[in-house]
Amino acid sequence: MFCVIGERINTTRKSVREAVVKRDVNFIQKDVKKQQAAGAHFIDVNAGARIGHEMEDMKWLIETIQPVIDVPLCLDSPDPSVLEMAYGMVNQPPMINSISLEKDRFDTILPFLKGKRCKIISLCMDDSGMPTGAQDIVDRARRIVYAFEDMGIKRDAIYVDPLVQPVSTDNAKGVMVLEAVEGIANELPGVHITGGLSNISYGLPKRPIINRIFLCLMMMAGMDSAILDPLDAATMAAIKTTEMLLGKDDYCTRYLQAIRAGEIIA
Ligand code: THG
Repeated sequence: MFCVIGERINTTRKSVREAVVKRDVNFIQKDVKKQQAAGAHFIDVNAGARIGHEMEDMKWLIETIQPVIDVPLCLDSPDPSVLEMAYGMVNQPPMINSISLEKDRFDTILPFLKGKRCKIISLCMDDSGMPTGAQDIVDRARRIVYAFEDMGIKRDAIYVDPLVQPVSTDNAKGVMVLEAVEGIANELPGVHITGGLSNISYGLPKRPIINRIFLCLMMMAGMDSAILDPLDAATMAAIKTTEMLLGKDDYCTRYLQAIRAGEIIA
């Protein structure tokens, strides 16, 4: 089943940043309860926007969120020390978001991950920067998967993020990442493919429609998870509908369930 990672608890969002500054427990708890009710399988927590406060903000957010939800957290930070601290606080196996092939980040986090119960998102980013072609992305994904498998991490625990880049600056970027997802799904069967989608529409008007259509294309190509806003009902409806059309919903059971629950807006 498609894995939805709820993106809303991110201090780059103004309302969340304000709630974090005020230590507004109620605001955060209400939000994550809604994300869970809307179908999020993981709640992403990103406290990166207040420079110099990430550690304490992440700690407060986890303390605040964890008691009121049943789904696990997706710990979102580029800083291995923040991820380690956060990992020590969770009461069920989390997702670690993220590691990359950048040498510093990779070498620091790798020993920590050994033997840990968690899922790992790994960006197709290395010291040479953003990927430049579909094959480049697939090659990076392969390096990630083999490195993890070498240390005994199961392929099923690995979520590769191919890195979505805006079509407004180069209209080949959409096709590039779609072909990359296809390549990863074909050449590394069993690995999960996730990522943030909204970069695709950066710099263009009416972003939600672009993001939503792109999500369906990415699912067609083999993406089986995404970091998105689960409170966007049209997006959640698109996911259920696309899964059904791709033959991943036996007897259309989950689609029909969603219809009965009033969740599909036509
Ligand atoms: N890959 C991985 N992790 C990620 C990303 C990714 N984590 C962070 C980000 N990208 C995904 N999360 C968000 C969270 C919130 C928003 C976008 C992505 C968001 N953006 C508003 C917008 O686009 O309009 C602007 C913020 C605001 O509200 O002010 O809400 O790619 N592995």
